[in-house]
Order: sequence, then C-alpha cells, then structure tokens
Amino acid sequence: MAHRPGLSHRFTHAIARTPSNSVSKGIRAVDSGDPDAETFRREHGLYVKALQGAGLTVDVLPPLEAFPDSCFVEDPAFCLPEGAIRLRPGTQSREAEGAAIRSALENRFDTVVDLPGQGCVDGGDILMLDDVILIGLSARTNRAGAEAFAGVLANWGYMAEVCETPDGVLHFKTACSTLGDDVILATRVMAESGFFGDRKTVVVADGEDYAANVIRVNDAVLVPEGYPQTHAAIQAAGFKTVLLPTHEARKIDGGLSCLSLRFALPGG
Ligand code: CIR
Repeated sequence: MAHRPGLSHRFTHAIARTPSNSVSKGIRAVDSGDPDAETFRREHGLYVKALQGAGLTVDVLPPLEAFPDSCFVEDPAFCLPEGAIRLRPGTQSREAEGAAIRSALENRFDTVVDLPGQGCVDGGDILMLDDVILIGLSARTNRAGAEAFAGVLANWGYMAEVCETPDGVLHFKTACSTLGDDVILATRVMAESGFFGDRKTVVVADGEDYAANVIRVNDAVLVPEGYPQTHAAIQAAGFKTVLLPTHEARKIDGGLSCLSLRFALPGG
C-alpha cells in the first residue's frame, strides 16, 4: 500500500465509553484487586480531556452495565477514513460489544461493515502504521479472523501482515505502540521479534512493560504515569508527551489504546 504519512496518528475524532459500575468485574489474567468504578471514571475523564486537548472531537458513549469490559472500545471495532469495521471479540463475555457499538459507528461513518466469517479479532491486536497494518494472532485473535480482516483491508487498499503475539501477552498492542514517524515503542521481546523491519524502535525499560501501550495523537504521545524511564526514553526520542493515570484500567489489563477508537474523517 502507498505510504500514507500520518495515517497512524493524525486523527480528528475518537469514540470512548464511560466505565460502568460493573467494570469492577472486568476480565484480568492476574488478580491484583478490583478496579474502583468511581476512580476509573475520574481517570477516564482525564483521558477524554487529553484526547480533546490533542484536537479530537470525542463521542463519549454511556456506560453499559451488562458488559464489564465495554469501556475498552478499541476491541470491538476498527476505524479507517473509508469506514468502520465491526470486529468479533475473541472472548465470550465481550462478543456482543460489537452490536452495542454499531450505532456510534453509524453516527460517524457512511460505511460500516462486519468482519466476514466466524473468526475472531480484537482491535487490541491491530497496529496501524503509515504503510502497513500489523495483525497479531493471540488468545483473542485467530487466523481465520486475521485473514478475513486482511481481506476487508485489501478491498479498501490497505496491506496487512499477520504476526504472532508473544505468549503471555494479552494483545499485540499490549507490548508495542507506534510513536508515529516510523518509530515504534516496544518491549524488548517485541523489539527483537523482527515484526518492525528496519523501523527505529524505542525499547521499554526493564520492569516497565506496561508502558509499551501508549498512543500518539496528533502532536502528543499519551503515556501512562508511573514509568519514568520509558517516559524519558520517549521524550529523548523527540516526542512531546502527556502523562495520564491508568491505575484502574491496569488492574483489568487495559491501557491507553484500549480506551478509544481514534480516526480521521475526511474534512475533519
Ligand atoms: C479484556 O481482557 O478484554 C479487558 N479486561 C482488557 C481489554 C484491553 N484491551 C486492549 O488491550 N485493547
């Protein structure tokens, strides 16, 4: 596909969803205590403000008590300037989140398509760069889903590559992010994986793997607070940063990318 400078980080809009009270029951691999819904909503409010501060119009959807993980709107959909794709999350309790987000997608996009077939893809496994879209196979994204998704992308003129997310990592983007401008932030394992070709990588400091999930939004990189060495490395690479608290999201394996769908609409 043609190199599209800024595809990975120049956005005009975002969709987010306020955490429900049931977020305290969100899925987690290791239990380190339930997130507190009030505190989560406070942190989420700062997140939405940071997206707005970076220049985005943010649609904040109401909480969904029936879906504890539904504030992680990145997983049931993927958005491009051409349209939105409803995905099929690869864990049973989250399957119906795709239906729940449809009207919000239709509100912003003329074209909304469903992932064909029966395979599964979580949006957390999709890393959009300026010249390729990487799809990580994981416990949530299977090959059938990845191939069906790559087929939709091909129809829209995008090239995809399928990669293997390292064992023990929830989503591909749990362990890497684009900083934009062909620079990748990655855990050591991901940086050594070969997935990123000859792109420059900034390696997350030892013991700070959670900080591999950041988001570049226009001129700023949103970074979780509490990971000083990784924060310094991102700044040293020349990026302007905004620190945000993600303490409650972290308790249920969520990070900054998971909390929004970000996209650029033609005409802004
Ligand atoms: C889950 O396990 O599905 C949620 N507790 C966390 C989802 C995080 N989403 C993401 O990394 N894209």
